[in-house]
Amino acid sequence: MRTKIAIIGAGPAGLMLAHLLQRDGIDAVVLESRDRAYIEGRVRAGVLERTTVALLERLGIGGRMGREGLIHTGTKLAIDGEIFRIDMEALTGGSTVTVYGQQEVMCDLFDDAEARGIEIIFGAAAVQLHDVDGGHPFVTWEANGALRRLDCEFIAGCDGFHGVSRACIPEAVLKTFERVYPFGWLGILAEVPPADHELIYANHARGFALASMRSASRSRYYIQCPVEERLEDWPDERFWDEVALRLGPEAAAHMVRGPSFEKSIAPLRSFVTEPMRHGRLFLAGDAAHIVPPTGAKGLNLAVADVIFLAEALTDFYRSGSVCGIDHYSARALARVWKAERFSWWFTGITHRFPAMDGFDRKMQVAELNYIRGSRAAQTMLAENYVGLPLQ
Ligand code: RFL
Ligand code: PHB
Repeated sequence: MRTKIAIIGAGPAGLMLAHLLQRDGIDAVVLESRDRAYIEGRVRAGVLERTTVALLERLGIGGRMGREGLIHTGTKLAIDGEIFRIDMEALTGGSTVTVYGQQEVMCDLFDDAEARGIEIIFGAAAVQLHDVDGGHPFVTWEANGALRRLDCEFIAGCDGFHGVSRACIPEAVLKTFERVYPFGWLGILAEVPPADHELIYANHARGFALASMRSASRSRYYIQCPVEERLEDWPDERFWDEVALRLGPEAAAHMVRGPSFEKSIAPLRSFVTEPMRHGRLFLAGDAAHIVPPTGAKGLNLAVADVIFLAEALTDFYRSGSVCGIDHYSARALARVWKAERFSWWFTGITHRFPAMDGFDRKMQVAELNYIRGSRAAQTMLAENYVGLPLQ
């Protein structure tokens, strides 16, 4: 088999890239180790920045998102139960975010890929990348006991944090920067109306909590917990009691309890690899960087990467210019680091760290109170939350 771009991974980064290249007439094949049902079943991100929304619309895939997505003009913060609002729309000159789950985004991307004949090979086992810094890169994998081969001109490593692409960049070249947080997020999904029509990020002495949603009848709640916590120690009643305490009485009064149909713990990590290109291999999305979910940047960063990468590849195939390709890593990383900073900062002012003493907590509360009273501080938060412009 032969193609121009071999895309490893059919998550948001890989599939969005496949759609972008297809629109520009550039041949690509997506290799995915799992199946469609598995990818659509993963409960992950919930908030889409304006650039992600605009891309889905530009690709003509925004129909269902436009009908079912919830547009949020503001977000709320709580300090020990006292809630205040950040008016993102007013502070950013009209920008909003859209609440539409990653599962729905993936479903729309897969449906449209099928309709447009985008080639996705599911169940590709033992994927290996070859000759990434030579002139003739190719990818091999196993399917039904046979070894398969795809020759290509470039490889896009969109295979997430645990994929194989990043490891193909020699250790002498690759720099990694990492912060592993001493806690995770315990999250549930329940078929109950949300406590509020907007999200509430809560800093409480007992730890962080977040009230989010997927629709007017489906809620998503998170609480910070130790990473080694066991799910069986968190029956629904215990979860609801804890999240109610942390969100405070005002939010708890409107919280509707109900049986959860999904419950999981996600560890929190900040992670960046540099560079995001080596020879004919490009990294995009979680393969290159991870943010803690505070601020909902992970999926949106993956989308920004592939917008940059598609622009660079399209430029190369149209004009022969390698300028975009050569600049891809620096351009993507400039935006990545800003989102890393925001996610790290937002995590830092809202979570309880094990080593925190009374002074540290007072600093957090003072910072949140400063945000409450300062238009300048609120503007910083709002412009990062709705997503920085693509530059
Ligand atoms: P993905 O979504 O991980 O997709 C990578 C794809 O590559 C496949 N793959 C391989 N395919 C072939 N060969 C291999 N060797 C392969 N290895 C892996 C995988 O099966 C998968 O289909 O990365 P991508 O596309 O970069 O997208 C990134 C986003 O998915 C991610 O940033 C967000 O979901 C992060 N994230 C969240 N982001 C938010 O903005 N808000 C959230 O609330 C939020 N919650 C989460 C999250 C990520 C989580 N992870 C990674 C466990 C909650 C969790 C639990
Ligand atoms: C979610 O709804 O899953 C969600 C929302 C906001 C975040 C993280 C996760 O910052």
